[in-house]
Amino acid sequence: MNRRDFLLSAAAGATAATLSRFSFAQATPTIDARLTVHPNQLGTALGEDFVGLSYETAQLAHPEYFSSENRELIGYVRGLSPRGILRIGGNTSEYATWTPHPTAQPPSAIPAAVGPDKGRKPAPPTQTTPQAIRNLRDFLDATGWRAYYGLNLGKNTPQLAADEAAFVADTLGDRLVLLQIGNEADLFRNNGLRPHTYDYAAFAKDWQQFYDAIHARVPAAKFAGPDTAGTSAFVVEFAKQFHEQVVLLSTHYYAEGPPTDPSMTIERLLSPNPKMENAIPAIKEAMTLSHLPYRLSETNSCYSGGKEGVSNTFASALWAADLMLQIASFGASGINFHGGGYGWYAPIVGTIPNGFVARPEYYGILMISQLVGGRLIASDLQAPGGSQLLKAYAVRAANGSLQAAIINKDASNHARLTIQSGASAQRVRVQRLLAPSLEDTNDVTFDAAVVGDNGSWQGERKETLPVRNGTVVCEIPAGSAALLRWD
Ligand code: BDP
Repeated sequence: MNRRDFLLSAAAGATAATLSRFSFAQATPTIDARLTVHPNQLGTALGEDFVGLSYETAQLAHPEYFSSENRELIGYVRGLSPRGILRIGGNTSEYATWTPHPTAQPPSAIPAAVGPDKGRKPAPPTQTTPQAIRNLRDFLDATGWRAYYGLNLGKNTPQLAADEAAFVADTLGDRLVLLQIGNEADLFRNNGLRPHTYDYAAFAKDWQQFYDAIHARVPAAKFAGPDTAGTSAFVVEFAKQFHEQVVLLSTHYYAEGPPTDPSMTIERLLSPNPKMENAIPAIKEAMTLSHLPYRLSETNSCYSGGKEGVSNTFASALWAADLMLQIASFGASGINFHGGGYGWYAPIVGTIPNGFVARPEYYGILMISQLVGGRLIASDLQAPGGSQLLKAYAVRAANGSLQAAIINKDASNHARLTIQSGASAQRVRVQRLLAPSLEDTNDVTFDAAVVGDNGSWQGERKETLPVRNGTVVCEIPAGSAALLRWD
């Protein structure tokens, strides 16, 4: 049976409400794996604001985009999480000017929707007006989310940054979590914003100057940083130097890029990524020596705006789901997926006149969002040949019940997972993240339901598996994921 037939037969079995909807044909290549959960070994808490999105500052140049008028976008954002973090920043933050007294703008200066900046040339200058910030406050109130607000460091003065920060802090009130100063300053030496000699010491001098001016105007404001592109020495140095001025460490991560790289494929996106693995020690070191939490404040699958056929496919949903729990496993407190406009990797795309839709990646985030409020617990996964494409994470929910996320990133092997949990529950609820193929861009479902208008999603909640002698066997088709809850 090929994958498509398998999924069709699986769907046909969906009426058997109390049975697993999957049973593998003998001929299907299937990996037998075992997961042992250690419920008493607690790991990172998945705090209520774990889930986040990130948008370009240039989007504020269209003051209605983040406003109470944009009901559709509000629905999609709230649908992802009741209390996430909206991070405003990106490359365009260095070209956005605080404009307290705007004059009328030509319509061409007001972009309908701003996608991820491709970073190939300086972004067009934009204006950030008081109206945009007031509307942002309404948007945050309507979504239940809070903001991280990025200030221009590249082309700005400390004084103007302080003026903007004062207005933002005053207007957003408790919807503002913190400010950041500069986006990816570790790249300033290459992108024309500073001379080629610009290094950590030069950045630290800039940062201190801006911080001093802002802190003098808004003493209560909180800060994060360094918000760098890479997890270079910058984050460790920054943690050492500024641990008393910031409440959080932040860096960015793009799994792949640029999109013109022919080796940037679905297969590679789903394979273990040395870039992330190499970043973890520096992040952990920075956290340890500063005693500060860390957040992946901007991420996605492929820099320079993403890659069509990879970033906008179902594969990105599996990638995103795995990344969220991978970074939580080493202690990260949250994650912001960059997007906006019609960017290839954007989880939500659209404009006010055309409406909005959820891309496949949205579904991966939605799945992991169901775990928010819980706490990771230790588990051991044994897969034959040490397969690195099958991933499993266990979580203790706030009400004490056990949950698990299983992600099978293998395009050709199904997985049969035997889970030994020690939980006393008699059955396990299963919610599956599925699409006809990893390349699919349109037919993703989570728990047999699509994300509909205004971000509405209502899982079917039909599939359960029996627990026998504390053990449950769950089959995860190739290129799919499942969320399990013992109840
Ligand atoms: C990041 C930038 C963001 C870009 C993104 C990209 O902060 O503004 O949109 O890369 O290149 O480095 O897609």
